[in-house]
Amino acid sequence: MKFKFLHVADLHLGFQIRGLDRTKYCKRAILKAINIVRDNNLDALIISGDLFENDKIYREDIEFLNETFELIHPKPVVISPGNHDFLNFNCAYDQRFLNILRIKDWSENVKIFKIPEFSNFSFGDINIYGKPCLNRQAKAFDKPINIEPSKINIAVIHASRINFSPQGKEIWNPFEDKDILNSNFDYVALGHYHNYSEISDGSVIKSAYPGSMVPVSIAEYGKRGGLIVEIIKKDNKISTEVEFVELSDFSIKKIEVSPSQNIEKIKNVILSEISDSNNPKDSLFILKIKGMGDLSIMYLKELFSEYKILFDTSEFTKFDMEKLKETSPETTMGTFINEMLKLIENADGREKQILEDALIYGLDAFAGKQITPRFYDEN
Ligand SMILES: [Mn+2]
Repeated sequence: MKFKFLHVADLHLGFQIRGLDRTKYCKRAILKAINIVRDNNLDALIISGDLFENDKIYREDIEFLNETFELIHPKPVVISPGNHDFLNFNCAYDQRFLNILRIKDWSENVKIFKIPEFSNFSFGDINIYGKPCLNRQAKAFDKPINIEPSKINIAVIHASRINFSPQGKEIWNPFEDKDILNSNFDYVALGHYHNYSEISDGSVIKSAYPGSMVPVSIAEYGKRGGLIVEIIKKDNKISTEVEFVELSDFSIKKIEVSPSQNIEKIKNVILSEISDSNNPKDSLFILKIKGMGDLSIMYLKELFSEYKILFDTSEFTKFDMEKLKETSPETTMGTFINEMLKLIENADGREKQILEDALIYGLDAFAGKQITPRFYDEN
């Protein structure tokens, strides 16, 4: 008995990264997933939640997904709703909602878990169990489930592996590793955490998070995709193989520069990172400027305007306050610095930022330099 499928999660279709529209990359990733199912003759596509992003559900996206999922008919596409494609009236899985939008209902091969407790779809020797993610507190495996041990039994849930939760991540349907290891499921297809992790009993992988299909935040570096999972059950013994497949054409790369470096050197660092990238036009570069110096972000923005670059200035200091305090107040410049420092000391937030900028503009003016306006990204 064998079941081989593609397990994906956390596409968050509709979500933008700092105004950057990911839709085309999400659609490409879905198409790749479908092609992988077809080319490798897999048995199913399994989606462990967060396919959509909250209210960012659009007619053309639903239609695209539906037409794409239909391409592998009669092979099933099994969806377990998460906390961002939350199962309620205003969701893409609700037939009434689709009727209002005048969108046809999901193709016959798309199977969505809509019952609050575990229910299952059966395909011959395979049982796929799941339940929508509806509750933050309720434990994912709160009740024992009667399964047929003679079949291959899979569970599909969007849930939090407690003790492994990334900082700041909302807890939904929590579970502990032992809940999965003690369950009778042969594999639990998880979604929610955006990085790969697996739960193994020491010899067999019992469960995994594939990670986000396409990066969802600027912290999601590296390859993004899904898992080809092959489960073979023979004489009641299970063997499982899990293989990662890249699905995202879009990637995030981090570049770190020091503002004290010569501008030519900084330009070269950025250029070499861009040329190292296979598809620089499909990359988002995070340029982290770390340290102290007088670097014009505006200049770099213009220079590399054809690429997507986000400037991380959270650890960028423009000048050494302590050194400035030592300036003699007997010169005009010294008086200016001292007066500005007093104002800066008594200000906060946006006002402080403006005053610090004014100090820099003033110093540039004293030095006869061209004044470049400071630029801020909302980090
Ligand atoms: Mn989630």
